[in-house]
Amino acid sequence: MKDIFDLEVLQMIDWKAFGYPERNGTDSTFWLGTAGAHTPCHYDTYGFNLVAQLAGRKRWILYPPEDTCFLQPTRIPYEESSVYSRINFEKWAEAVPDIEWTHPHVVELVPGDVLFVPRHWWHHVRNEELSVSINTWIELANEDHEAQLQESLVKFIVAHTSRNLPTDVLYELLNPNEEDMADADLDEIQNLVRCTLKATSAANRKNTPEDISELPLLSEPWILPVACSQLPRLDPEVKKARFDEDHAEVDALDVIRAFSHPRVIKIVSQILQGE
Ligand SMILES: O=C(O)CCC(=O)C(=O)O
Repeated sequence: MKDIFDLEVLQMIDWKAFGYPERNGTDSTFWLGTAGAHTPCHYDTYGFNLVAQLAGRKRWILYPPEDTCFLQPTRIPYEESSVYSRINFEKWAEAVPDIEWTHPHVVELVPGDVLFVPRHWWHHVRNEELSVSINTWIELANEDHEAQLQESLVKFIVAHTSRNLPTDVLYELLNPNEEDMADADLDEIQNLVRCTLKATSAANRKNTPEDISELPLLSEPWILPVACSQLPRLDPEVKKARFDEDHAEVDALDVIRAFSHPRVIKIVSQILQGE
């Protein structure tokens, strides 16, 4: 918001009711979209999220972090701090995807609602009609160190590999807002890895995880939990056919996808920390 609105508007945004009086439009993002516009299923690697619906209706499908292995995480297209699902939710159009073993929590936001998205919860978001919302991502200083190290490692792999890729492959590798990764300064990224590694090791030595159950907003009586939806299970034959269809060939992107997979990056970060 800070890039498009002036101070007077930025100061009208106020997250005080949720225990964050110091936050305003400067720390917020503005989302405007027509009916049907959607954000692919992903989770944010840092902190947690508060989303205020200002106009129109928006459907959120949320999945807890325990569902991660069923949602096929990938870093392609690469975008800093977003882990996408390989599952194409648009295949199901308006329906809630029928993905075996998952626990979808579906909620339709209407003006006046504020959604709390806990750390590492997956979300797919679709506008039911012309919609305006504002959100703020709130860092968790202690918890985010590890995520910053892992982000720097993914950036390292993507920046190095993208140097030698033809434009059409690069187009698939990078999210449009990360197009300059192919020309990124490699020394700077190396330094980022060094700094985040140092900070993570120092944070781990202190070992003081934040207790997010103590967040001010979670104790308010007007909180309504979003219940888990029951879904039919996928036919195993259909599931196998879809897997075969998705994994028919291996190309350069598949190799980069494997090297930047969150499970691999986690192991690399542990090895770098001497574990
Ligand atoms: O509203 C949207 O389309 C996406 C919002 C989102 O992904 C987020 O707030 O983390």
